[in-house]
Amino acid sequence: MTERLELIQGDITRITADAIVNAANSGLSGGGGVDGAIHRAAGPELVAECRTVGRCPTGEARITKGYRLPAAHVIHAVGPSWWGGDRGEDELLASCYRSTFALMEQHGLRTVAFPAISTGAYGFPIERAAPIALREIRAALARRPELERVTVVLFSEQDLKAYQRALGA
Ligand code: AR6
Repeated sequence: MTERLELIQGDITRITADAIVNAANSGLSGGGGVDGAIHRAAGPELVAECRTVGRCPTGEARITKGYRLPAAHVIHAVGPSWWGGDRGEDELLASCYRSTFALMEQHGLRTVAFPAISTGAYGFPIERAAPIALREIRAALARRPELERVTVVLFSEQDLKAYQRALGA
């Protein structure tokens, strides 16, 4: 199973996959961080499609096409803002990953790349987010043999190391 899970450092907008995941906000209206990078790389058609999709509650995800991205689709997952850890943040973060895999199943997608959802502007500590993300990814890989590859794309070396530690733990 482990060879179907890959951790890399890089820019998610450069990844070729059936889908890349966007760390979006509920308005699906674009923003900074990875959201801004994905919208810039995908082109204006992406925001136009997002407008037709409407809002997405925290912990859920919505799918659009990838337009000018090398990835065929974008799955927009809305992670929780960090409020100290006692406001359901862990479960909402886990729910983003589960919602993404549910959409992949519905659409017959086999390869996906995730960023470290919620760990930038939303302030979720990466040391706490990484084990949650990896637990949900491993559960999906175990349940779904049709999943070919799950890549986690970490923007910084520090974030990659945090994920590597969590993977080894
Ligand atoms: N490729 C991979 N990872 C990236 C990239 C990239 N090109 N750019 C940034 N990251 P963030 P959030 C990393 O803030 O915390 C937006 O404004 C980044 O270093 O993008 O879920 C949305 O519209 C960090 O590790 O997402 C929302 O309002 C991770 O991606 C809000 O920010 C997530 O950081 C969402 O905040």
